[in-house]
Amino acid sequence: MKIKNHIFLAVILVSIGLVVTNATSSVNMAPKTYDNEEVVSVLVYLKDHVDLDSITNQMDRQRASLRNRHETVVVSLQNTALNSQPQLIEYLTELQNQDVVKEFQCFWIGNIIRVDTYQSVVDKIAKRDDVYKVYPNYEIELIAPVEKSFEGEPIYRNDVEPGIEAIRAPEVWDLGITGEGVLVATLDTGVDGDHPALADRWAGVADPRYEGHPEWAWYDPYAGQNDFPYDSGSHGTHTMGTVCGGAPGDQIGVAPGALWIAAAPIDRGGGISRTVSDAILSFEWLIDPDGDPETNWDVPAVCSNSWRVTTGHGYPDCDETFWSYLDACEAAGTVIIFSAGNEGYSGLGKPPDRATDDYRCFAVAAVDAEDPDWLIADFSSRGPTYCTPNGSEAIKPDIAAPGVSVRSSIPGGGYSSFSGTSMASPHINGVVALMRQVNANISVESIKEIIFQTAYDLGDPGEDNDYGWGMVDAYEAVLHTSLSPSMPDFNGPNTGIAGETLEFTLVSTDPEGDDIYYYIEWGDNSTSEWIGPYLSGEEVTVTHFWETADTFEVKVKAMDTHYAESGWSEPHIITIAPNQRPARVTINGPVWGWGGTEYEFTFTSTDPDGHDLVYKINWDDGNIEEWLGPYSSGETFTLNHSWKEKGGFWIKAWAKDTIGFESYQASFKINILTNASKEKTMHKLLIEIIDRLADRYPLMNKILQDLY
Ligand SMILES: [Ca+2]
Ligand SMILES: [Ca+2]
Ligand SMILES: [Ca+2]
Ligand SMILES: [Ca+2]
Repeated sequence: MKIKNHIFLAVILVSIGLVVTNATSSVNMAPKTYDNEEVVSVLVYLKDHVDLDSITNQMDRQRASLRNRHETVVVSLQNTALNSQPQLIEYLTELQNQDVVKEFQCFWIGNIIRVDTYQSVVDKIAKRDDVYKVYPNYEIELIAPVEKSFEGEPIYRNDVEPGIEAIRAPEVWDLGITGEGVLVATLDTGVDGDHPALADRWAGVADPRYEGHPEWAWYDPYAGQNDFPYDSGSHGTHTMGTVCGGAPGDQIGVAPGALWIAAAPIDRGGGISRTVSDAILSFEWLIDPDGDPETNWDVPAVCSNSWRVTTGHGYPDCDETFWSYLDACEAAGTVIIFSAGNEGYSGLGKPPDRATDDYRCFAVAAVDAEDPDWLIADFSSRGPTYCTPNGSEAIKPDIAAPGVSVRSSIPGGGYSSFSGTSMASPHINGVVALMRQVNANISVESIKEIIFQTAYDLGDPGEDNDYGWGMVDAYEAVLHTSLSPSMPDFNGPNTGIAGETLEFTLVSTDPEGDDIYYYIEWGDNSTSEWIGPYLSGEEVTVTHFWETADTFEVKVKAMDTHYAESGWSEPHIITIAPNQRPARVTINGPVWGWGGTEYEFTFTSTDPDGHDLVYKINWDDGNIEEWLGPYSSGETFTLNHSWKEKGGFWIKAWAKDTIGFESYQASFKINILTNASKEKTMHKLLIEIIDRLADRYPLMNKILQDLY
């Protein structure tokens, strides 16, 4: 109690010193105050956070591409951090000026700030309204192989590894699918970028888009040497070899056509010296290596993690420290895989113990591929787990892959056999790469579901706590990965008029008969968004109008229910002409008459574009006919009208086409010679005479018009 008060007072004094003078005298008090305290490193998780599941659900509804998902997730994470961290940063900066906070570091992949300070200050931070939780900045370590053999290994065996054979990867290669065009990643100890099995497929050299930016393909949070990949141990080169190692070396990798990138946060200082914040930095790199949220060519399809943390590192059961960053990566499109751990029946590592739903965290067990029964390895961490939303029991791990005596690349150009679940998860990484070559957009959840459903069941029937769903089967997984619908056929007019609604048809077929959605770019910066679902092969009619006259390129793509997208259709060129005004209305009818008598008038207009027309007539006596019709262009129609008062009346008429373009005003004058009450009885004979004269002599007409 006494100590607490003491510290509280000191913090106040320090703060006052800052506010009043910004001078140094009060700063000197700080070290004295915290003499008896150790500096601790903690991760402060702020309350404000991005609801990633809700973004994913919304994106599912919109049939969003991975590129869209990636951008939305990254921008949301960055904005949330940007908007909610400033107050805490201000507070920490003040304390840092007083030397009470030694260092702090802000992240955005989770709304997190790492703070190195005294425990009593941590306690104060934890009580802030904007803070959700404070975690220790724990240590992390790789899952050390239980067995390594460097002895007597020939340089090249020129043969396919038994584990690669067991998961049926060569049968997938025979389909022409090797992971080509897919980017894979690992977070490990690093990778020997010169190893012949891997060198030519490091994205930093293999893809010209990386020119001048090796740091987009290799991230070293420990030493900051981001120009060329290297391995501080041998573990990372070995695991990457299993993912995608290949010619001219041995056939050690599952996806030898894939390009790779890597981050090296694990075991860099020798032993367990690195901390969670290095892993966060690595995930923050991984989710957008080029730092441009609008691009996702730089974002790996998959990342395997052959490391975990255990209670031995101080982590409590079901520790959530990593969950938010892993969810962020997956919401942005990257499948995250973890090795289950090498603790056998002592349980699973963290985060592989997480079972908040059927898919997270994706944990991999190790089997012996050379054992005829594919027996589970003794060391492979077993389930169940209780890290479920309500604490009930759930089966773990999720899937099994070869992890005993796995031969793969090691730094210096050689090969060696390691055993451990570290060796199993890279096999799954490679399988995901093969699947993403078949369907580049397939969702993270669909990938996991297909891997589960196509696995070869081992052990107890069905999902079990040794093997999960069983041994991964690359061939079946690839066959069950949905093929894209065909490029849509798009048909319709090649000419049109501005504002006119035009009809088009489109159709695509899906190899598996899946329902299809369509996305149309109309060439005028407008898109249809995803429309559907429609049956495979069903002809769909769509309409569009262009507001301005120009030439436009229309493109369409199709997507099935598994997010397998077709390419864009060939551009459909359409030339839009300006809309033309209907002609001035021609009005015909008598030029004079008597009040109260109905007279017949005809109206005609033509539209140069042949549009149908509607008409507005103003009789000049307070009566207006609003938009009669539609009539065909050039069609004449008749209306009757009578006037009550005597006088000259200007009949006015307008025609309007279907697009809403109006003619100029037309007018026609009629003279009414008498009020309605006097008509008929008084002047019946006179009417008849004048009428006939006016018909016969145009001059009479003129005279009558001038009179009124
Ligand atoms: Ca990017
Ligand atoms: Ca089973
Ligand atoms: Ca399909
Ligand atoms: Ca027109």
